[in-house]
Amino acid sequence: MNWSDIDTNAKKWTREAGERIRSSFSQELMIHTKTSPDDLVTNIDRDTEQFLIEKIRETYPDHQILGEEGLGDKLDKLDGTVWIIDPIDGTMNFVHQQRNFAISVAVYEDGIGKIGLIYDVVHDELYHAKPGEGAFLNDIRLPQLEEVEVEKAVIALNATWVTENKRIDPTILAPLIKRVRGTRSYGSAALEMAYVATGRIDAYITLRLSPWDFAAGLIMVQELGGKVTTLLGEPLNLLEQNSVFVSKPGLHEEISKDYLSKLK
Ligand code: 2AM
Ligand code: CA
Ligand code: CA
Ligand code: CA
Repeated sequence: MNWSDIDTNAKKWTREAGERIRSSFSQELMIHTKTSPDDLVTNIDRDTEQFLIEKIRETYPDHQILGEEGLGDKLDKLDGTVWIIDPIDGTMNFVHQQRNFAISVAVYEDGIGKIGLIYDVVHDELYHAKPGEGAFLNDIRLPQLEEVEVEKAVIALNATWVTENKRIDPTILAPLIKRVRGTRSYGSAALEMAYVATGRIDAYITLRLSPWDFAAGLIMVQELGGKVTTLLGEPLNLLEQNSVFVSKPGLHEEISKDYLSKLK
């Protein structure tokens, strides 16, 4: 397997897909809802997934593809080379803001992360990780993550998780929110993971993500010494939905011990 070629192609196709999305801003969007009124998809989500799948299939016919919009393969195992794609992560932002969304592309071999790409299309910022070789923002190497105290941490999470909801007791996260320096909510899981990787935020907590939301970010944050687990501290399952807790080292253990352990 020539991983250097796969890496070069993955970056090239992701940037090309981003260029297509940027040029779509002048066209009228077709917006549909999926599972709920706030779960959006557009023609550009599907076009972008289709574009990436065609490129991959042309060059690597024996690779498997798992994509959010379902135009790839139906996978029940991660054997062989598997591309995990979210054509637009942050579709609501794409529709409402034309910013704060990203393309997420990851390549795994037999369940092991090999390439993680997150492309912030509007800022033309390509985050890129290769296990053992480092993580980069537009080819500038990112430093390893350092420990930070809870009191100095800025954490990303959605306000939903401190209102009444069916996934978590809101009183578990409320005291954490009071104690940290600040909270943010960007609405793109891939970007939130890229922001942990770059140190713009210190942690990200969310209750339900699919593999395409976190597959690339997982590789990137781990390569920099950060931790990516479920809220209960378990490894993420790349074939199922998971709760996700992404954090700098040290902070992960502290938040787990003082707050998330109450979920058990
Ligand atoms: P998406 O835009 O690709 O759907 C929003 O807070 C973040 O959660 C985005 O990364 C979004 O990805 C993701 N997400 C996962 N499941 C979702 C759902 N059912 N509805 C809306 N966003 C979802
Ligand atoms: Ca979606
Ligand atoms: Ca997503
Ligand atoms: Ca998406």
